Parts: sequence; structure tokens; C-alpha cells
Amino acid sequence: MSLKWSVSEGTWISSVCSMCYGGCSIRVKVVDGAVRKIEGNPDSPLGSGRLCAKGTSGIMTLYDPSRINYPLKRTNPEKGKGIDPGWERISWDEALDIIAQKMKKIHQDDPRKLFCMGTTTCASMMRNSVRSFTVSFGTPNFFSGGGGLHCGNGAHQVAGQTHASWSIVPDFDYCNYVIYFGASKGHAAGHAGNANAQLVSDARSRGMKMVVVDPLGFQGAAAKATEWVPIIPGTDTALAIAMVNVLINELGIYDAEFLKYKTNASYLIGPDGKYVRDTASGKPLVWDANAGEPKGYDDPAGDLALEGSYEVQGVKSRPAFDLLKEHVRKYTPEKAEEITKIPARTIRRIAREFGEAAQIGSKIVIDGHELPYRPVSTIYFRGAQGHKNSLYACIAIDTLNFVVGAADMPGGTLGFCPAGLGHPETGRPAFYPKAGLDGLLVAGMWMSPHTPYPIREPAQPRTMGLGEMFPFALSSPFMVSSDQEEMWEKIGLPYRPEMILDHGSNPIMSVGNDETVINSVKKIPFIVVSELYLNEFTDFADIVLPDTCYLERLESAPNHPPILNHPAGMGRWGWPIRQPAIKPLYERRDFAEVLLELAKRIGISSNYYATLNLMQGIESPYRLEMEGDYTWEEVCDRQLKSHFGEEKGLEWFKKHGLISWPKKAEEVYWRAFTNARAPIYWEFILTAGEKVGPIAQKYGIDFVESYFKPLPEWNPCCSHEVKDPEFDVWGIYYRDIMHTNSFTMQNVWLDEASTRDAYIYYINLNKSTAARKGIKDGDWICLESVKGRKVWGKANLSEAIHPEVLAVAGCTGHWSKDQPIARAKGTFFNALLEIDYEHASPANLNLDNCVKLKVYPSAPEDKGGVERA
Ligand SMILES: Nc1nc2c(c(=O)[nH]1)N[C@H]1C(S)=C(S)[C@@H](COP(=O)(O)OP(=O)(O)OC[C@H]3O[C@@H](n4cnc5c(=O)[nH]c(N)nc54)[C@H](O)[C@@H]3O)O[C@H]1N2
Ligand SMILES: Nc1nc2c(c(=O)[nH]1)N[C@H]1C(S)=C(S)[C@@H](COP(=O)(O)OP(=O)(O)OC[C@H]3O[C@@H](n4cnc5c(=O)[nH]c(N)nc54)[C@H](O)[C@@H]3O)O[C@H]1N2
Ligand code: SF4
Ligand SMILES: [Mo]
Repeated sequence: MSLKWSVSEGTWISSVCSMCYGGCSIRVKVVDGAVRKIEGNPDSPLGSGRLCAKGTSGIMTLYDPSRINYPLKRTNPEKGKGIDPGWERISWDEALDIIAQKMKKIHQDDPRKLFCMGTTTCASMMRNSVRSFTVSFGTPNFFSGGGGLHCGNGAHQVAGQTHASWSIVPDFDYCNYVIYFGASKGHAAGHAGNANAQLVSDARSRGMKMVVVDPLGFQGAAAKATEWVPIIPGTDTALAIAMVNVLINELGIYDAEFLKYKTNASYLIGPDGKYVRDTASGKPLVWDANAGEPKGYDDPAGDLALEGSYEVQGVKSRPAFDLLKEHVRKYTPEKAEEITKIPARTIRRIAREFGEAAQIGSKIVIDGHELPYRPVSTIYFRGAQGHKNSLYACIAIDTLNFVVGAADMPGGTLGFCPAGLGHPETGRPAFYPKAGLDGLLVAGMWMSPHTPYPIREPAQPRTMGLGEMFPFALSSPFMVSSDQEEMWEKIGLPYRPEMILDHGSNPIMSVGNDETVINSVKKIPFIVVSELYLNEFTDFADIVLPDTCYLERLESAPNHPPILNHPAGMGRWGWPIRQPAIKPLYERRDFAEVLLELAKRIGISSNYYATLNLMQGIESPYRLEMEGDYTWEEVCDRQLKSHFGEEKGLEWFKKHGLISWPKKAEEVYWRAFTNARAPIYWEFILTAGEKVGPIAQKYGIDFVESYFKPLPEWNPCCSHEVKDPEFDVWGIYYRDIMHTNSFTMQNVWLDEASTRDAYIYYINLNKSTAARKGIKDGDWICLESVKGRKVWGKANLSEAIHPEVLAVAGCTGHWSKDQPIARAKGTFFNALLEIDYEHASPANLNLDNCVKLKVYPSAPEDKGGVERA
């Protein structure tokens, strides 16, 4: 095979990147059966031909000599950090026999003893296959490692309840003023990677102002911002509530029309904090100011009151907005300054700029529809939400959008594509948010069958994660926490996990300190991992299966559902497929095929097909028949035909790569076209708390009432409660564009670029802080937590970082000898994070990702090979 080739040779194959979950469309050049180049696909709205460094470097992940190529069986029964598993190559048949035998036994005994995992890095694969398999096996125990606990328990739930979507993003085409709260959408990370990068840079060129609230100014969105506002980690809630206060109480800026008809701001609240309901219908009541009487919230009313006090059904009641208005008064900018260390005058100015830029009352015509024009947006993501107080952080930040009427209106804050009317020829896939219980918003499409609203009814826990008593949690630390056994004993969990089936997640690195996770996974007798690489977690596995990477894999729905990874805003819909650019190398086998085979061997195929039909939206006549026997190709073919018609099955998609059609204003600005309301008063958090409290009390688990109020409060993280003055710096991590979680440090191109970068493999801290501590640029330093956990790394000094904060990029610091490129590069920050209930949100179990540290010069024995370029 010659390494020389010309652009005219070979073929371009359309597919979808999976070096992160960003879902950008790609074209892969294949010459002589080998991948030579990857480019962005200019024909797709999912990236418009753009590609990041990780996407370009995927070729080195495909051909990495450290990849796993054959099924492996452990020969050393002893498990521990640094202990060689003694891998032995076995055949696929033997591997599947061993696994199926174990699983059959568990399935007959108690399916809940199987604990499935999947990596967020392969988000679509996780949803399309792994979750479906978990459900069909009959186990409720699913875990996505650090996913959810770091990035989504607040963000996804709240976005689901307010925007019917997994996440939120500015309407870049029309937005004039955006505030980012710890998010890098369109910059270093986040959903719809390159599509947003293009949209945000076009918006900035057009003059969009970008205010970025972030402890770091040297990277991501902050580095491109009009204004960088450094903040103390975990305090965004206080800032956002203070801004709501300035808008409503100091400036009187709010969109009354929007609040009255698109939110529950007008619902009457009684002295018990709950909706005052019509005695006959049970519907929440509003006050009709024209008629001077209460009405059902959905009665055609004259003019709904937002303020005042009304005697209704013998009780004094006030519109929810009136309570919000009073509630936020105590968050003065001065009080927020104490918490966030952002000057009160800055808070006032930004709130005013935001309020004025909203142009409340203005209109715009799009696609023939006259719509409200609100060219302002506030968004959050992992940074602001990555804390114990994530639920209220997301609520408080989003409240700003609702106060000025900018939620899902032109120029405002959009959910990622929560409404679709389907392809013009078939009307599919179709999904639309609608009004549900109490008139509040129910998502038309979700990542799992249970939509975020109405919330799950709090109940006695019977799952490993205790999710039943935490109805706002999507993921739970108790799957691997230090207090896991204590919690299970308290609730009387009637079983213990006997097997893990993992697709790619590396919880030993991604959740928190490795000691805790290792103690937990060591107790599990049988662990199977489908991976690209051997790593810190596979050291504890019994069988490792060689997976295909995305360049060797088929997926019919890599960007579906669009609430995850499709650019919002007007433009076009795109539905690409992920298809193998080359046949799988060696004995690598697609895990989707492995799951179909396992289902067959265990005898659960009919369940699996039924779940696939449900989760993939496969409708008649293409539904998988219970008694059928399908390959993964056939499943993909049926899904595509079900959505796009008989002519457009897998063969059509293999040839064309994707299907694309124009978006409609009714889809993008769906909120203007529905009567669904979003909560600005979170009555259902209060009522959930009333049910969670007694359950917690029954089992002797702390119930923290301050997390169950209907209006957001700033609750401190554990790091804010550290009083020892020696621990004077907050430690956080952030994502660099060059790396994905713990995955990409083994990629030789990305590593080469990273070793030449001033920040990626370093501990970044402020020059003045370093000077105070006698630390010079390039010095070895130690970070120590109050729990005595320590890590080391080299210092990089910058002025563009909050003086009380230090930061580490990505999830670096691998120690697996099987990843020779990644090994000992950077610092394993998560070693400093605790994993227990104390460090998790009592409302949604989100983990605290910030930690208070003592920092001092100190060289470790093993310098880990990190040398400054
Ligand atoms: N310090 C730090 N900690 C973090 C984060 C961080 O940025 N920094 N991010 C947090 C967040 S938000 C998340 S979501 C989690 C993510 O946490 P995880 O999902 O547990 O971990 P990842 O690092 O994304 O996934 C890593 C594994 O996926 C494997 N992988 C990649 N592609 C494939 C594939 O196609 N097939 C298979 N079988 N395996 C594959 C890689 O080889 C790698 O070992 O980590 C959280 N923890
Ligand atoms: N390049 C790249 N892209 C990715 C990933 C990746 O690992 N690398 N991972 C994917 C995944 S799993 C996820 S969840 C998304 C995450 O996407 P983002 O949420 O955009 O990523 P982060 O860099 O973790 O966090 C964003 C910013 O929050 C800041 N921050 C940290 N703590 C705080 C805080 O308390 N308050 C405020 N205001 N800011 C804070 C960080 O400095 C950082 O600049 O990205 C996805 N895309
Ligand atoms: S942003 Fe993510 S999905 Fe897009 S090209 Fe980069 S690595 Fe691939
Ligand atoms: Mo994530």
C-alpha cells in the first residue's frame, strides 16, 4: 500500500464523526481500502463542512496500534490498581458463550443484578442500542459514568421542563446579546459542535455581543467574548437571581404578555405555596383582572393579573410572579457580589444591557409569521450546572430568558430542535411539545420514554442509584459512591449487582476519585467491557470485547433525536447516517451487532426488538417482528424506511449520505404556536419535596429542605463551606477543543499538538496567586483537598483566570500502561473529587465538580514524563 495518493483517487464516504458527541457530518476519503483523510461535509447542515482537530485526527484512532483487536479474557483473578489482568486472546464464540451464560443466569435469577453502562462520547449508540438492551433485559440499573453527574442532571432536566429539549443555545441568527454561564457552545465543546461554531462566529461578525461568565478567560467562549466576567465556581445561581431582581424590581423590565400566557406566572398561589385550584376541575386558577374574578388557567380570560393579592376560595392568594418578584429582592447585587465576587455595578450593568437589548414589544416576520423579536439569550451548561446546586443554577439562569420573553422566540434562547413536523414527503419523524398536567410543557421527544415533566412520582427506592426518591435525577453517584453500601442497607436494596456490561465508559476516571470507584467495582464479580482501548477500567474487567470505532460502524440515527445534536434556529434539517468507511479491522465487532447476538443467546430478542421499535420510532409496516431474526443492517434499514419511505432505506442513505429539508418557523419558534406554559414558579419541586421528605426520613437519609423550594435559592457547594484559610483556591476542570473527556489523549496527533500547547497538560493558575505561593511558571505543584487527596502537575501561569481558581483541562492523567501515548500526560483532577451523598445534590444528585484546595510547590516521585515544550 503506497502512502502517496492524489485527491482524484478513491472515494469520499459520507458519515458522522464520533470523536466527541458533537455529531458533525463528515466525508471520509478512502483510497485502496484505507482511510486517508477526513473532512467536514459541506452538504450537511450539521457542520456545513467544518471540522475540529479531533475530527480530523480520527484517522489515528482508527489505526492506533494500541487498539484492541481481539476478544480478551482475564486470567489473573486478583483485581487491583496496577495489577496485570493477564489478558488471553479468545474467540468471539467463546467470549459470547461465557457472557451469555452469565447473563442467562442473572436474567432468570433477578435481572436487576445486571448493571449496564455506556459512554456519553458515543451518545447516539448509547441511546439507540445500549439503553434499549438494558430496558429489554429488565434491569433498571443504568449508569453513564461521569455523564449526567457532571453535565446533565440539572441542565437536561430543566431544559426538558422549560424548552422541551436536552439543552439550550442562543438563536444565533438573530441574537444580539448573549450571556454564557459556564458553557462553551460553539467554541471548545458542547452539542452540535461545528454547526454552532460557524453560527456563533457569524453572529459575532454581525455584531452580537457575548458576555461570558466563567472563572477562566483564556479559553473557550470567554476567549472570544466581548466581555469576560470571572466568577467564583458554583455561585452562578446567586448572580442570575440578582439579575432577575435588577430587571424586575429596579428597572421594571419584563415581558408581561409572555409571562401571562407562556408561563405559569399568573397562577394563583395560596399561603401553602401551592396552586389554588378550582374545586370542581382541580385546575390551577388565575385572576382575571378585567372580570375581577378567578378563572381556570386555560379559560379565555380578559387580562391575567401578575401582581396583587386576591381572596379566592377563602384563602389569600397571589400570582406566582408576585412571589417571584418578592423572593428575588433579597438577592441584591451587593449580596451577589459577596458570593460571586463580581462587582455589584457590573451585575447591574449587565442586567440592564440584557433587559434593554431584549426590545420587549418588538416583532419580526419570519417565514410569513409575525413573531415576538427578543434578541437576547442566557445559556448554561456543564460549568454552571456542574455542582451540588445545579437544579437552581439552571432554573435561575433560564428565568432571565422567561422574564424578558426570550424563550424559544426569534433571537432568544432555543432548545435544540424540540419540535419537528417531519420530512415533507412522509411527515415523519414528527414530535411537538404540548401542554400537559396543569398546562405545563411536556416534551414531544425525549432521550428515554419518560419525559422530564410530569416528573416521576417519588417512591420507595429499589434501584442501585436510589433514583425513585430523587425524581429530578437522571444519573446517580450511588452506582459507585463511597457510601453506596450504607445507602443500600438503609433502603434495604433486595439484591446486589453481579455483573457490569459496559460500552466504553471509564468510570474510574470520569466520576471522581479513583479509590472510591475502584472499591465499588472490585466488588462486582463479572465485568464485560466493549472498548476501543484497554484502560484503567478494563484492568478490572473479566472479558474485553474489541469494538469498532465510528469509522468502521453503521448507525442509522447518529443525530437523532435532534434535541441532542442538531443545530437550532432556522435553516435546514439534516438526517445523516454513520456508515463504515472501511470494513472493521482485525476481529473488531460493532457492539450493536453484539447486543443483537447476546439478546438471541439469552432469549430476550423479542423484548429487545420491541424496545428498539419504541426507542427508534420504527412504525408499521417496518416494525421488527417479535419472532424475527434481524441483523443490525436490517434494523437500520427499517428505521430509515419507517421515517423516509420505502425508497429511502439503507441503500439510498449509503449512496447519498444524508437527507435534508428546510425547517419551518412553526418548528423553530414552536412556543409561539402552542399554549404550553413553562414554569417560573416550580410548584412541582415543592410538592415533590413533600413526598421525598417522608421517604428519606423512613430510611434515615438526610432530607435537605432548602433544595425543595418552589423558587430558586443559592445553596453553597461543599467547597464554599471550607473554613481553613490554607485551602484558598478553587479547583475546576474545563474542556479544551483538542480533547474529549478521557478518550482522546491516546490519539497521537492530538497528543502532539497538546504537548506544544501552553495550557492542556498543565495546571493553570493566576500569576498573582502563584507569586503569593512562591510558584513559578513551569514549577511542579501539588494540589491537596481537605480530605487529604493529592495530585501533582506543572504550573502554567496566566492573567486570564480568576485569582482564586485553578483549572485543569479535560480528563487527563491516565495511568494505564496500555495507553502509552496518553499515560502520565496532564493531571488526574478527578482524584480530588469526593463521591458521596454529602457532595451530591439532595434534589437531583448532581455531583460537586469544584473543590477547595491547598496549593504548594512540590515535585512528585514520578514526574509522569510531562516536559514543557
Ligand atoms: N476531569 C474531568 N472529568 C470529567 C469530564 C471532564 O471533562 N474532565 N467530563 C465529565 C462528563 S460531562 C462526562 S459526560 C463524563 C464522560 O465520562 P465517560 O463516558 O465515562 O468517559 P469518556 O472519557 O467519555 O469515555 C471514554 C471511553 O470511551 C471509549 N470510546 C470512545 N469511542 C468508543 C467507541 O466507539 N466504542 C467504544 N466501545 N468505546 C469508545 C474510549 O476509548 C474511552 O475509554 O466524564 C465526566 N468527568
Ligand atoms: N472538545 C470537547 N467537546 C466536548 C466534550 C469534550 O470533552 N471535549 N465533551 C462533551 C460533553 S460530555 C459535554 S457534557 C459537553 C460540555 O460542554 P461545556 O459545558 O461547554 O464544557 P466545559 O468546558 O466542561 O464547561 C464550560 C465552561 O464552564 C466553566 N466553568 C467551570 N465551573 C464553572 C462555574 O462554576 N461557573 C461558571 N460560570 N463557569 C464554570 C469552565 O471554565 C468552562 O469554560 O461538551 C461535549 N463536547
Ligand atoms: S466537534 Fe466533536 S463531532 Fe464535531 S468534528 Fe469535532 S470531535 Fe467530531
Ligand atoms: Mo458530559
